[in-house]
Amino acid sequence: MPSRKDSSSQPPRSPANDAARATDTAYSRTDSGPAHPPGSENQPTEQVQKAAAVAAMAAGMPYNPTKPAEHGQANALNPQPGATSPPPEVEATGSTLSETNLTDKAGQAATPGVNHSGGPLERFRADSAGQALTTNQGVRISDNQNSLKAGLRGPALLKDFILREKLTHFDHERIPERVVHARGSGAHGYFECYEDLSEITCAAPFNSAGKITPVFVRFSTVQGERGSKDTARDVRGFAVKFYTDEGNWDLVGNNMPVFFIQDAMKFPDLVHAVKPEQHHAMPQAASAHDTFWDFVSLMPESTHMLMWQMSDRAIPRSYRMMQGFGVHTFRFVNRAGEVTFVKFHWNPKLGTHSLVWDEAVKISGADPDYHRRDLWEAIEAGEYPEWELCVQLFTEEDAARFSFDILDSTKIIPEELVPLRPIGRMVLNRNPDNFFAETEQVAFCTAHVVPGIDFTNDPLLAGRLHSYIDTQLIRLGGPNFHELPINAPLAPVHNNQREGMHRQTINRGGVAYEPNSLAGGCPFQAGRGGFVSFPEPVRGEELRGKPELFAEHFNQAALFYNSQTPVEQAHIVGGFRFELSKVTVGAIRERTIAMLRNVSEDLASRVAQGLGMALPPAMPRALENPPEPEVTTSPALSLMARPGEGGIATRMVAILVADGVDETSVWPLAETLVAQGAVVRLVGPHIGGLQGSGGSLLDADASLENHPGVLFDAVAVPQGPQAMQVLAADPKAREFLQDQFLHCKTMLVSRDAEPLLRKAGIMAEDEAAAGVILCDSVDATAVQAFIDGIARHRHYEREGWRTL
Ligand code: HDE
Repeated sequence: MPSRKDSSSQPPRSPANDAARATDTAYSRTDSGPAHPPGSENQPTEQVQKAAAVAAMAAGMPYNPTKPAEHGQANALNPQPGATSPPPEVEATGSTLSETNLTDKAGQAATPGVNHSGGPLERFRADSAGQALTTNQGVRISDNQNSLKAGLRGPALLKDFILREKLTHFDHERIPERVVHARGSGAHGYFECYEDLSEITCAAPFNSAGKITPVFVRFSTVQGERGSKDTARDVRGFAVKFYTDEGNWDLVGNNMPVFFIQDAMKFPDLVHAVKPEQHHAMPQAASAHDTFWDFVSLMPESTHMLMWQMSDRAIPRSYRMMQGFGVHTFRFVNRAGEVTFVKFHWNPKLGTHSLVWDEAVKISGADPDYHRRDLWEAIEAGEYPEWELCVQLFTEEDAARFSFDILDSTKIIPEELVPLRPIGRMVLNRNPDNFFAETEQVAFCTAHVVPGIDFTNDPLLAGRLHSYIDTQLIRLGGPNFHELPINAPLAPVHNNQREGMHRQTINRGGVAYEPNSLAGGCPFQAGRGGFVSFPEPVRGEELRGKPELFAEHFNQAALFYNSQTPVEQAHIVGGFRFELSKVTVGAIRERTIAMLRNVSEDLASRVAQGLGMALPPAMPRALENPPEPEVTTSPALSLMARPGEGGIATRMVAILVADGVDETSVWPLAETLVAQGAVVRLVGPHIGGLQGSGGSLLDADASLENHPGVLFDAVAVPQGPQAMQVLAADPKAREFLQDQFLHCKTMLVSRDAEPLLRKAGIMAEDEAAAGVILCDSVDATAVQAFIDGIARHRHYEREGWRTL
């Protein structure tokens, strides 16, 4: 093993000539050994050499040359790089001369200028193939079945450090869950830029066409706890961490473009109101309760967001089929410091699709992990979800003309005013190795921005800039959460922050301050090469209040409602009706409907009717003379506006089978569906072997019990009279078809299955049967009609028709 002593046989280095004077001083100052080791007067020791190098480096900075640049407006707008004084020898900035003594553990000395604690994740991945169990200290464990006892029937012994370590670690496995967005699922992927946007922003991901930036994305629900169901009616988080080459940028958005409140001051109130009620901790993962509606009906600014939340946007079919929005107005800044306002939109390639409420409720029982499973399995199957990133770009002058304030997060900018410009795409192509290490420990923060992206004065955003870091401190246990592998940027980290819980970086050298001359001035401030805040002129009195325009609460709620298709409007009515029916205090229901009267008489009266209530007078408006909105409908606000390019790819299709099924009506159907990317399951009365009428064995991979109809996008009931009799006698098969019918899904049904259909009370041959394909044989024409039907997602024409 090489050691420093071994290298002393090499010829001694001579101190730098220009540092000779400093060397003299250093000779008498070194405290790492005798200044003049006996017999070595003409051969300076390494300590002495190091001292000389330090002195030379310090002398290279006779005063702080950047001090004058700390003052004045011009310098503030044009920050200067920090001064440096390069060390004459690498040892000058080291912690210890012994850093070259290698061991297998200590490894090499730090490479000058490199922080190895960041970078790609592979250094942190562990796999135990072929390995024996060990303790956390790496000691091999002989027996993982029994605690250490004094005799086989004797007491367990305190000195069993293996048992105690195992239990202690287990006892501490949980960390506090996120106060909101606790339930989530994540994936790795990349962002690809379409074109060089440097004229608009110098943000790293956008500075050349084809540039790839790695990302980690976490989708979430807001209200429920970590183990709550996926299909709750709720906002979905859509948080993207870009690991750019200039540092991490987190775009922490939602699947809805607006928010409930306008000022961060109200966020704890909102969250306390929507979370399970204080006294009995109910309901879980639901906003349908008194305190939520009490709060929002006293906060009419939430009306617009309530429209989105009561719409089908709040029950997406899949994370892969929902939009994402940055919500606030941000700034793009180019190298010349010129700014453009920007709103961010993620549009899914598969289109925007949602569940229907009854289906969402039933799925939450059948598969509470519905969205998590869907995301995971799509990625495992190589069906990588993809979104296009679009921006709305506009100037300060544009903003001044709008009938709403762009700092108000309860407002969108209609696409008719500012069109969407696609600037890149994001593909999620890798599942995490470890849920906890990655998805649970990932720490997003709106304040994580890179040069080229800046904030606006949105008062909601201001609170977020504080809150996210603050929450990570408690959740991840201290100020070093940025060192957790999933959070560490790819861009190297160099600063003088030190210590704190769970510190992992081993910083070399004795210096942790700036300015310094004892580390050659490093790390130094980057000047204009670093993040320079947009110099927004600020003027005004210190006060608590809102701009007048923030008082307009209903124009865009009406815009949203009026832009929906009749089916979507009916679902919004249904959303309000259900939620308010769970509110126990009549006055709150009344207050909410009074508020809705300012949005739409149609909406308010239908909700009131659904609750058996008379229409109350409209709620007085905060702004008596609201400004005229620029547009009163915006087709882009309908889910139907984005059917997507998906076809039937990744759609779950059930083929119902039982003993006696005609396999010739199963295999060609299954093959055609699979060839088009659908996920096909043979669903039988039980899993495993079933006998086809032609004598072959079918292997059912799901059962009516473990995969009820709500989990599928479509169902096919093939031929085989005997099998159909078996199914007709099975209440679960009937329920399967009823749910498929009620939820307007595409159904391919052979004539053989008519008895089953009748037993299920489904009218297949009248106008209620849109999307029900009844066929004599499951031939190519029938299969094509089935595929076309599935690609339409649902047949809402059927909605409202009940089974007999
Ligand atoms: Fe959050 N929010 N939020 N939020 N938020 C959190 O940070 C907060 C808001 C959003 O997958 C917390 O790490 C305040 C708007 C997402 O890890 C916390 C305000 C939008 C996620 C927090 C808001 C969001 C969070 C909880 C009002 C859409 C999950 C755990 C001033 C643009 C990120 C955490 C993930 C999480 C605070 C409002 C989106 C407490 C104070 C508006 C997607 O810091």
